Amino acid sequence: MGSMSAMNEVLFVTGNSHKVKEANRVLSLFGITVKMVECEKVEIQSESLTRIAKYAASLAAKRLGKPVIVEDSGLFVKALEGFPGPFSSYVYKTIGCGGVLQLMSGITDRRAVFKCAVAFCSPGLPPLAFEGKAYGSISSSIRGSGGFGFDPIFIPRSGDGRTFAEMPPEDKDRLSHRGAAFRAFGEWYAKSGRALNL
Ligand code: ITT
Repeated sequence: MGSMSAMNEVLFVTGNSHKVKEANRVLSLFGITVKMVECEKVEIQSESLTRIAKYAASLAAKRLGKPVIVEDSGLFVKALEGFPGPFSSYVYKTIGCGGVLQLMSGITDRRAVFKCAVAFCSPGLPPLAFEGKAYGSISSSIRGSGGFGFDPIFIPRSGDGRTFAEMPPEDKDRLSHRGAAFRAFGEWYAKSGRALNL
């Protein structure tokens, strides 16, 4: 059986250090930490973040021979039929926040949702997924310098009008898709998942 610390540390396969930081802030409440590993993350083409994350987690668990987490997330804009959705990473790197604002110019329905799927997989077992959503709207300008990605243009509905990038990190965690998904994972892992990470 592994040591207590190994049981409470889970490998997180990602190239995005912001995700790791946010996950660790949320998981600290459950006495869990994640450790960033850069293993190849195989992303199948799918409209479902959950399917993408589960598939990538299965492959990474097999490849590393250890339990892993993979997370897939994205911003879905209603007036753009859900774009950029599963392509959020690429769209952020190419046209960025400014490009999305430009696509939205003249559009009054600004509704959008951030989604996050956290997949956990132990080698030889089927992957499990935990999901989180944050409903909100696209701002009319870029605001704030916190967070990452599309944070400067996303105003969560349950907040006070600030964008994610204008909030202290704890406020984003409380309202965000990633906060919700990692809290769901943390609850499960603390209760029954730990036994799989020996
Ligand atoms: P890995 O695949 O290596 O984990 P990635 O950044 O490429 O890192 P995704 O494929 O899941 O991750 O892309 C998600 C993109 O959606 C991310 O790059 C951001 O542009 C955007 N995004 C997701 N969550 C966000 C958040 O909390 N705040 C701002 N933008 C976010």
